[in-house]
Amino acid sequence: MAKKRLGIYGGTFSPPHKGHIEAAEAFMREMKLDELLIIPTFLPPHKESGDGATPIDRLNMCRIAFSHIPNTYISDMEIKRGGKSYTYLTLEELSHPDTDIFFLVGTDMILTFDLWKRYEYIFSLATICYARRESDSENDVKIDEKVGQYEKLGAKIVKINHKVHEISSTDVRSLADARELSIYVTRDVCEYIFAHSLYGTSGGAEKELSEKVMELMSERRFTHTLGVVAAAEKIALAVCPSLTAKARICALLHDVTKEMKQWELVGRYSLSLSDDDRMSPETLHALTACSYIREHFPKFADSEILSAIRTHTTGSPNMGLLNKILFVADFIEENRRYEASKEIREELYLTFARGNSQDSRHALDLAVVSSIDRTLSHLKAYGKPVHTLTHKTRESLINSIEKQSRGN
Ligand code: DGI
Ligand code: FE
Ligand code: FE
Repeated sequence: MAKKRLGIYGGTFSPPHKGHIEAAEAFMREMKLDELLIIPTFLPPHKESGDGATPIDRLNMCRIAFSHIPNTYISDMEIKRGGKSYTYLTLEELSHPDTDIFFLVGTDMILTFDLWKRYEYIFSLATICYARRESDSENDVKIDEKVGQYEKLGAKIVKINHKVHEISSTDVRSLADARELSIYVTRDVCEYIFAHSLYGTSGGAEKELSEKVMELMSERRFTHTLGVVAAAEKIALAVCPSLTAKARICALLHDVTKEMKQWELVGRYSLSLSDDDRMSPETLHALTACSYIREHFPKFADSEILSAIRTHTTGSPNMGLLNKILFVADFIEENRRYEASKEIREELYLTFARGNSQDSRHALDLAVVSSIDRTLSHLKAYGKPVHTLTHKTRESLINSIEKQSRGN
């Protein structure tokens, strides 16, 4: 059987920018990799705090930036290991008789590779891959010389067909303006940077929205809302990183009308309600929120966001990922006081920690069912009617979970 071709791409990734993404794509394509592992390096604490991004932020930004490249995974092995991120240790840990390892190094690094700790051992563990810079012909001669030297020592070195873009993370960090920043990093990463006020950024569309939402509700409801934002982000990063920014916005807005007079809103927006809706007034705020958002926050009234908010209380058969993310985040956010919330949260986060997105999605489906089960027993205890959608959501999920387990 052919050996698995595993690519390793390490770096600080503070932040991961478009140059990194292009390099990763070229690496994958040119070396015909079966799998690519992106490994953010550990940084000593004084360096981390200097630029405002924590190791978790760097991991999260990588999850978001590289999530569109198939078979690409983000590893926290160097951050977890701590200390100096020695490449030979990382490669040694990943080496396996059934795997060929390809290691991507920066153009400049190839010139100084013989200063790396145990570099000859590295040569025995991996094929070294590098790409040329866009405009750097004078370096070419030096690089060729170095490559020749390394090859004499038994190194396997491959130049990949890709022109490296000149983008420096240091320069990117100095841009606090969203429009400028989005030239160098993808929109999703840009949104993460603003949402977490990294690299001296402040304000941004989400912060503005958050201040308005705060005005519309009690402190207690807003605390819950922020809890849902954090949980929704965490879930999105595990199941579908490109949904992270949308998940945060859904969470911020999901209960905007919860403390308003529902029947008044139903009238004002001329909502047509089902009998179930009428029998379950606690579920109305999910419907009125959608109309309220269209009226007051049209910029955020995107159909996926509205759909997730509409289904956040009762659920709906065939919910999309964003719907499930909000549904479960609402249930498990850290300010919830009931025991079931904690249990479901812990179980889910345990699966996320294993880092497999398919398992994480499966765990999310199970979490939706468990949340519904808890709601059902709560409603029963209080003698309240169950909305038909709640029953249907449960049924549809159980069916799809069964189908999946039969498929595997
Ligand atoms: O708005 P939150 O409190 O954050 O949470 P939520 O939107 O899930 O709303 C919870 C309330 O909705 C709680 O009082 C139970 C109620 N609820 C949820 N599903 C149903 C329901 N009420 C009825 N009658 N039927 C349901 O299916
Ligand atoms: Fe709600
Ligand atoms: Fe809520």
